[in-house]
Amino acid sequence: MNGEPGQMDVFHFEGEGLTYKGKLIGIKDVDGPRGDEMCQAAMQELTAALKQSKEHKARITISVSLQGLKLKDEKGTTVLHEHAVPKISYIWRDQSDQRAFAYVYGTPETGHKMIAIKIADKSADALVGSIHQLFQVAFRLKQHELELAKKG
Ligand code: I3P
Repeated sequence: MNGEPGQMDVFHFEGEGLTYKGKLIGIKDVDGPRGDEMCQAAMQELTAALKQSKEHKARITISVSLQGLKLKDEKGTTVLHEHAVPKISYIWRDQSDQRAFAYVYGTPETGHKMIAIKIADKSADALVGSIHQLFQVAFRLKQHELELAKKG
């Protein structure tokens, strides 16, 4: 690709990007930007709290685009949460639930939070794969930008 961003990949993430249906398990403050154990503990607390509350999880639409991750209401009309790629520090797969995953976002200044999601499909694989692909595309675009800036 000679350092050019892959057009095909970029195209997938333009506009609203790729969208998935799921439910919001919850959001929780965490101590740092990454870590399996940290995420597992946070997930356990969130699911325990959910169980105790007996509330239904809110249905959401998740979009993966060049703007980052957006969590919208079920119909996809209202943005509830939005996190740009550079703010996302970790993606965690829940080994005990194929459909669940979480990501950590924030900065050292503002602190970090974990957001846990349960996907409507049988597995969160497709969504997690898309997020990883988005990170690669975003990285390549950044490199491309830097190269152009260097050339003047
Ligand atoms: C529901 C069942 C669903 C679950 C739903 C529960 O309980 O466990 O699998 O949806 O969660 O209410 P029940 O069988 O007693 O009706 P998920 O699999 O998507 O978590 P919800 O109420 O938060 O939607």
